Amino acid sequence: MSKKSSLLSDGMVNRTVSEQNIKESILHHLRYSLVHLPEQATPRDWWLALSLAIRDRITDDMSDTQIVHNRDNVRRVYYLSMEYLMGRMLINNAHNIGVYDDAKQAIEELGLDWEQICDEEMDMGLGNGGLGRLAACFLDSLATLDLPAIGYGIYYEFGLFKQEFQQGKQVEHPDTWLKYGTPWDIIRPEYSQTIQYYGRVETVFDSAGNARPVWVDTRSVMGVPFDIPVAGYDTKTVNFLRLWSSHSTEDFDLEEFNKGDYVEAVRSKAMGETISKVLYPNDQNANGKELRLVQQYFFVACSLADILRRFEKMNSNWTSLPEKATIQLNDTHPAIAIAELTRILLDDKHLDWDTTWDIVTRTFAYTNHTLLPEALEKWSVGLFEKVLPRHLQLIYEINHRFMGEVAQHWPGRNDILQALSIIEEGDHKMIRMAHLAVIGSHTVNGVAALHSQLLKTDLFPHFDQFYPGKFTNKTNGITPRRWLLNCNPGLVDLFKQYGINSEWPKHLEHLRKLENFLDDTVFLDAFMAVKHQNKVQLAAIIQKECGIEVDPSALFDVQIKRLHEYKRQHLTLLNILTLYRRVLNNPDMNMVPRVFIFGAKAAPGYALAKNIIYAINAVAEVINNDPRTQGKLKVAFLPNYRVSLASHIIPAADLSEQISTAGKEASGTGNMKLALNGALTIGTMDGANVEILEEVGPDNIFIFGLNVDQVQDLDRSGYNPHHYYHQDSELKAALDWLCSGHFSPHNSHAFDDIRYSLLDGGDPYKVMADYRAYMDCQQRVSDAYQDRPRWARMAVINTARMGKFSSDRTIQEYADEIWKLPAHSV
Ligand code: GPQ
Repeated sequence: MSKKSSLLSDGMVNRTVSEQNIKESILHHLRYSLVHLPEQATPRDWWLALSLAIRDRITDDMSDTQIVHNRDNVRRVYYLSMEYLMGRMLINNAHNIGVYDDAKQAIEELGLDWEQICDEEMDMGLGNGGLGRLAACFLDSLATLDLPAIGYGIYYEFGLFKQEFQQGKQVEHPDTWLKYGTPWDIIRPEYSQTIQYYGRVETVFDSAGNARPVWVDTRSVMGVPFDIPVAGYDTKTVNFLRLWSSHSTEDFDLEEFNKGDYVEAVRSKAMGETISKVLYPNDQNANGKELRLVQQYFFVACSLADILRRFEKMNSNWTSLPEKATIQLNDTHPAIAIAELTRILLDDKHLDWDTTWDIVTRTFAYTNHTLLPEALEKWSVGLFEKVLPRHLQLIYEINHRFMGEVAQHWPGRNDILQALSIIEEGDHKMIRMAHLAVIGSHTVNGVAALHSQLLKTDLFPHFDQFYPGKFTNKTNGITPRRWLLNCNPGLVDLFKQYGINSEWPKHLEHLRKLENFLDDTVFLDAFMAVKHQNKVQLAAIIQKECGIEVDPSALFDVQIKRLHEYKRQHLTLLNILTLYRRVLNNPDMNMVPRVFIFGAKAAPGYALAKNIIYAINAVAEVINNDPRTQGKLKVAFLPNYRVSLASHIIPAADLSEQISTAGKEASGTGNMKLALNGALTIGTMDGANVEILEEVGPDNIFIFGLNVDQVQDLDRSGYNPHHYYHQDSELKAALDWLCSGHFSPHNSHAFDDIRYSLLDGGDPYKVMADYRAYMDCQQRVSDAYQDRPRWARMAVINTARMGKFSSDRTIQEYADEIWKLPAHSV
C-alpha cells in the first residue's frame, strides 16, 4: 500500500487521521458526528461511525488525486451512465485502502459483531442489472489502474424498487436508501449547474445581419452534484462518481410568487425535484416516457457543462477538447450528449459546423449492450421537439449531412438511406438513438466477442461497411476485489495458506497457480470445504428469508439475474417440474439432491416476467412441502435480489445457470462472478459463455443447446414449438402439469400466459427447442457432481482461469485502444 504524504497544506487535518487508530476514529465520530455515547449507540450508529472513520482515510487521497490531475492538466475519461449499481461501500472501501483487518479488529474490540454492523448498510442500488453493475466494476478498475476518470450519473432518491413476495407474487416497494442520508456522498453546491429545456427556437439576426437560431422561453432546472469517492485498490488514486440531484432554480416560479400565490409557487417548484427522484425499473426496455427523456437530458447537460468548465479552466482552444476529454456513452441513454455538445460549440461558442462536428466525433465513443429490438431506444419526434426543440434541429442537420455521404457512397440505394437514417419514417416518426450514437462516435464497441460480431453482421451491417474499423469488441469483466476478495474470505484465506501471492486481486491471472494443486487431494478437499462453509451460510439466509430448510450438501443450482424471457428462467422451471415428476413416478430413483436458488426482479410492467416469478414460487411451495421430495429437491426464490445478496449467493453456488437463447445475452457478467468463485457453468453458446468455454476448456463447463446459426436457421425455416411439445412426453407432461391447476388450486388459469407464450405465442426464445438438450446436459451435471474429486478439479480450474474476466483487463483495453488514455499516478 503506497503511503505518500498528502499534498494538502493543512497538516493538522492530515495528522489527526493518520495518527488516530481506527478505534479512536470510530469513537470520535460516534461522539462528535453522531452525538452518541457508546452505551446508547445502535448498530446503525456504529456502522455510520465506522464508515465515517473509513471515509476520513479516503478523502485526503481524493483531494490529492484531483490536485495532481488538475495541476498536470491530464487527459481524462468521462463515463456517462444512467445507472451505477454500487451496492454497499464499506467493506469494499476498507479493502481497497488496506484497512480491512484493522477496521474489523477495532469493531470486535468494541465488543460488536462485524457482520451485523456491516449489514446495516443499505445498497446503493442506482441501477437495474448488468449494465449498471458493469459501470460500478469499471469505476473500481479505473481507479485501481490510476486512470484519470470521472463517472457521471443521476443521484436517484429512490433506487431500484424493493421486491417482496405476497402469496408468491412480486410486490414492489420504494427503495428509500437515502432516507437518512449516506456517509459516502460529498455535496458540491459550488459546482451546481442550471440547464434549460422545453421552450422553442426563434431566428434572430445579429448585427452583421446573419440569421441565428436562439432557444427561448425555456424552463430551467438546477443540478446539484454529489460526489461518491472511488478508491482504487492498493494505490493512492481516488477518483469520484459525480451524481446530479435536481432542484428548482430559485426563479422557477417567480411570476406566481409575485402574484402572491406563495403556496402554488412552492408546489410547482417541487416539479424540478422530481427529475432525479426515481430510477426507471425497466431493464432492456425503452419506455418512451417524457420524464425519462428529461432525466437523460438533465444529467447529460449538467455533466457536459461540468466537463467543459473543467476544460476551460486550463485550456483555451476548443479544438484541443478531444485531447483532454474522452467521453464514453454507456449505451444510448446518454447519447443526447452528441447533440448537446454540438449545440454548445455551435450556438454558445460560435464555432463553425465542420470544426464542431470534428470535435464532437473525436470526443465520443459508444458501447452497445444489446441486440434486443425492444431495448433499442427511439424517441418520438413530437416528444423530442417539445422537450428539446433546438436539439431536434441539430439532429436533423447531423442526419441531413450524413445522408448526403451515404448517398454518395451508395448512389441510388434508397433502401440503405432508410436503413441508416437517424429518423425512422412512418406514421409516427421516431429518432433512433443508436444511429445518432454510431454516427457521432469515433468507436463503437460490443461487450463480448460474439455480441460484437453480431453487431456488425446483423444489427449494423451497413454502418460497418460505411465506417470500416469503427466497430470493435471489449469483452466485459468484473472486479476481483468485490467479487472475490470482499465476498469470499474463506477462499482468500485458502489462497494464502497455499502461498498464492497477494498480487492476485490486481493480477487475476496469477490464480492460474492454483492449477499446481489439481492433484493435491488435501487442497481439493480444502477448496470444497470452503464452498461447503459458504453453502452453510447461504442456507441460513434461505432459512431466514424464505423459511425453507435446505441441506448444504445438496447441489446448489443458482440462477441470479433480472427476470426476462430471453434469460429463460422458465426453462429452469421446466427442469424442476420434470425432476419433480420423475421423483413422484420413481420414488426409489437415485438422484443428486438439488437446491434450486433464484434471485430476480421483474420490471413492474412486464406481466409475463412477473407470472414466471409467481409460477416458480407456486411450484416451490408444493415441492418444498411434499415429503416425497425430502432430501432430493428444494426450490428457494430469494426476495429482493441485489448486489449485497449476490455477494452471499455467489460464493455458495455449485452450478451457474447461463441459459439464454443463443444471440440474445450480449455478454453476461454473473457468469464470470460465479465461475470465479468455483461454480461450474451450464450454459448456451451465448455472450461471454463462449469465451469462458475458451478459457476453461470443454471438459470444465456444460454447454448445450442451439447455437446462433441454428436459432437463425430455425427462424428462417419456420419454427414450430408444438412439434417439440408433442414429440417429447416429459416436456408435454411438465408444461401440462404447470397449467393443470395443481400448483394454483384457486386459479387453474394462473399460468396460461406462460403456456401461450411457449406454444401458440410462437416461443420466441426457443425454450421448447432447447428443452431436451438442457435436460440431457443437466444429467451430465448430476453425474459429474457425484464424482466429488472430479467436480473439485473442475471448480478449481474455473477459479484459476478467470484471469481474462477481470475488469482491469477490460478497462486497460478501453484505455489503450479506445481512449488512448495513459495512467497518471498520484
Ligand atoms: N444490459 Cl441494453 C442491461 O443490464 N441493461 C440494459 O438495458 C442493456 C443491457 C446488460 C446485458 O443484458 C448483459 O448481457 C451485459 O453483460 C451487461 O448489460 C453489461 O454489458
